Amino acid sequence: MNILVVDDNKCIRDVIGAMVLASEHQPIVVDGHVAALDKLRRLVIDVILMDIEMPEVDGLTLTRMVRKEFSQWIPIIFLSANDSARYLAEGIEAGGDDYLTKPVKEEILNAKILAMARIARMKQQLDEANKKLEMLSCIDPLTNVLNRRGLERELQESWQQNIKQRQELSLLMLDIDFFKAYNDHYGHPRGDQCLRQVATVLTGTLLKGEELLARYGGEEFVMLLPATSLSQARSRGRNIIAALNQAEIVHEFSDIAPWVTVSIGISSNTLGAKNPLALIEQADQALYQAKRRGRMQCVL
Ligand code: GH3
Ligand code: MG
Ligand code: MG
Ligand code: MG
Ligand code: MG
Repeated sequence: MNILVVDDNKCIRDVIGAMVLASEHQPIVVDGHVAALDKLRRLVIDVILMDIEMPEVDGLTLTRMVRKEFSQWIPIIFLSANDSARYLAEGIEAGGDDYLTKPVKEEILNAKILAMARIARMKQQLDEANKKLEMLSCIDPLTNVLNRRGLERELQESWQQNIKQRQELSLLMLDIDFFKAYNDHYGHPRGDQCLRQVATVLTGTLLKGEELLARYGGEEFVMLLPATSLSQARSRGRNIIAALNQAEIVHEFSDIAPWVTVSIGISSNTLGAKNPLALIEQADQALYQAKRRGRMQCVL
């Protein structure tokens, strides 16, 4: 483990550094806040051993600085010659985790380092598990594309980005035609399979890295197209209809074609939508028109 030792007193630095080394950890020894912050920015530090009384910036202030700058928790153990309860309390309040009085015994120091590192590892595992869960919570398990929550998150971001860069942002709302009939005749499991196939075809029509597809609801998908004009979006919609015609996912009970088709509503931030929600609403209204006009078509 990399142990950062911060102390303005060279003798103490040397003694503590030697103890850390004897415990088979790597001491990184510095004399104050400038060097400490520099090491923290450039190296992976597992535990910080922090002096309290130092000129310029003391250990309590440096602890607050560390907690403010680094989001990852690094255990901080204070090492102070002063064994006052007030120092200890202030140290913990400043964001420290433990407090040892100098001179310190090597066994105790090493045991404290191990205990802190163990908690840090658990916290890291928890953070990673949380991150994974958060990612999973944005994915639709049936089709593996983003779900509605994922879409809303991404849309919020794209909206800000496109406003900032004064770019057009287009959105397609797609709904499978006569899908109830598909389910009724082929059964739900094949309906699920069909949704997967449609998602695959739609994903295949994505062009740029920032474009995305989401399953918005049952048999409804949303495609988000940043930096795409309305007329470009319309031609993308037509390409999607063509791609599904080519895929020929058999649907003998559709009134419009012997395979699965979609209707598409298109909206864009240039059409006056004031926020991401309005963008979705406009696409939804356009989709309704596409259905009314006979399905398997795009409407702006
Ligand atoms: P329209 O052309 O007007 O869109 O007609 P439709 O039949 O597609 O529309 P409707 O809203 O009446 O039916 C949608 C169907 O989608 C009904 C529902 O059973 C089915 N569905 C929704 N979610 C799923 C799913 O996860 N799996 C399967 N297999 N079917 C689903
Ligand atoms: Mg000191
Ligand atoms: Mg629907
Ligand atoms: Mg419907
Ligand atoms: Mg439908």
